[in-house]
Amino acid sequence: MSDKSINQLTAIKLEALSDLGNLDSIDQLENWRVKYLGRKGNLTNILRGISTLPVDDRKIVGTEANKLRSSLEEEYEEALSTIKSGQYDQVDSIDITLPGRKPKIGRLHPSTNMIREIVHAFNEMGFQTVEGSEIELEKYNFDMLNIPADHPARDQWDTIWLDSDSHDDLLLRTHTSPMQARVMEKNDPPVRVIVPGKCYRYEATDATHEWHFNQIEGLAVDENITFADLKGTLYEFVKKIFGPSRKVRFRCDFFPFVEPGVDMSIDWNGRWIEILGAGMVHPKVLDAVGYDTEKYTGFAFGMGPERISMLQNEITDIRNFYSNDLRFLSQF
Ligand code: FA5
Repeated sequence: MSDKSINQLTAIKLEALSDLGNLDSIDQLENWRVKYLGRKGNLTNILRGISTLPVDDRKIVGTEANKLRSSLEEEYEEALSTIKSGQYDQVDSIDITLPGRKPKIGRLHPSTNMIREIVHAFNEMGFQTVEGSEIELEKYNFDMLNIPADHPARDQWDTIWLDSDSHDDLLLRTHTSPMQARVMEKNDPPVRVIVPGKCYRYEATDATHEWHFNQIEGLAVDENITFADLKGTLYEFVKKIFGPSRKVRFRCDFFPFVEPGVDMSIDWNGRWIEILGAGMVHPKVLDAVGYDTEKYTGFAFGMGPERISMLQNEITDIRNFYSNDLRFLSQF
């Protein structure tokens, strides 16, 4: 009786090992496991039937059947890891028969391109580039620019305030103008800087307004600087960016940190489009950084490069700049 069972076990072993040699997927291996080690498999049947064997045979068949089960379990584990590592190899391997493909090359963001072009134009006129922090103190964003706490002009720059345990006066700068005070605090006149950077405002977006956008600030302070210098510099800038025949218009405008204040528009297909705010630096701003207001005067301006890029490239919605759509971004 035990001979019959031992022969059955040998047959199971031979068949199992032969089947195993032909497997190459995890699904096939799982079927193999069910067939040879599963609850309804031949081997399990033999193990279950042991109690029906004559007492002398039980020990012999039981030992052999358990040995076979252990060895098939080992074979299973080994086959599983071989198949898995084979799959990883396939993922990692290089298919040398694939035709070559052109690698995708990155490009500068349209805002960066515009900023560089504008900054370059001012560098050529002797302005030095400086950058400031996007997180700013209330003092620099407002107070030192002659915008006290209760001044209605603060409403123009609806502010994103930051939570901080150590400061209750941190905000995301609403314009690049705080760099006027920071630059003058650190440097004696003459000063001539151009300051590109990101700004944030808590405001609804539309085709010409984003809640985060770039600005480029300009500041020149020296003896004998007049409004004519401001106009001459901005005319020259327009010539460099928009060509020599573009018409320019200045109108009165109000910013608490300049006096007088203006905005500048350019002619765009018969329409006047405002591109920047500007003016003569307010004596209170010069005073706040310790400059002698009898001796020094200056001008400042602030413009939005995205708006200028919109004009140059006929872009109809400013929100395209930050929506991360490559179909838009790769055009400029
Ligand atoms: C200012 O921010 C002043 N700091 C500019 C200034 C500097 C005046 C120095 C005088 C002296 P204003 O809010 O107008 O001003 O913004 C200046 C420019 O930033 C605008 O002409 C526009 O081009 C751009 N800008 C303003 N708000 C947005 C916005 N929400 N989205 C996109 N661009 C904007």
